[in-house]
Amino acid sequence: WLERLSPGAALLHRRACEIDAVLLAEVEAVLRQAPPRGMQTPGGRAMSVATSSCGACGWVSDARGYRYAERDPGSGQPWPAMPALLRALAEEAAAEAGFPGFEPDACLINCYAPGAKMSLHQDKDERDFGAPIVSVSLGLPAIFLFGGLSRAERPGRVELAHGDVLVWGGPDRMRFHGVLPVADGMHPLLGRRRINLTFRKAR
Ligand code: MD5
Ligand code: FE
Repeated sequence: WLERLSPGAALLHRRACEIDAVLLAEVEAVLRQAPPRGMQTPGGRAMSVATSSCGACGWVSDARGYRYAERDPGSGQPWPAMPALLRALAEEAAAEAGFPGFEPDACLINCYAPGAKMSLHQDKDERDFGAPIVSVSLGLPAIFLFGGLSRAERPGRVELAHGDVLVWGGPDRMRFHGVLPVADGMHPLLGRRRINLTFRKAR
């Protein structure tokens, strides 16, 4: 069911559950070609989340800063193509939330082991803030922090469960957001992991 969190933000509860096994197979195929890696913030701090990407471009972070790049810095090869079912899910979810015509060119894959977290930040490395971002959560649950347009605003909390799909667009696209440390547990399909996919129009 669709829960509107705000005019431009919708949580499609359990939207991906029915196709979780095939989605995961697509994700695992990408991760074999482009293994997830710990990234560094421009300040030199290690991120606890390991990331990979698929699509025409992928997100990378190192001492030079955050950016989208056409190749995986780990292998020097282009990122794996965005798998068809993943892409279709992102496009359909965007349309259901009120953003028809979404054409993602990048899918960032965030892999969380127990204890991994993401600090409060904005997603502003994309060229076109008019396109929404679609986020798909798989595996262990996590508490998502959804803040305001300034860092000072106290963030709200939503639990993201396996299969939940979130769409952020319009006035909500630039909210500060983050993820609290993932609690240890065992998911029947993913084991001791949370994987979050974010579909973006980067270019
Ligand atoms: C995650 N990933 O669970 C989150 C889900 C990231 C990231 O934050 O940058 O990889 S994406 C949630 C999101 C995206 C864009 C805008 C907003 C939230 N928002 O306005 O709250 O690994
Ligand atoms: Fe983000």
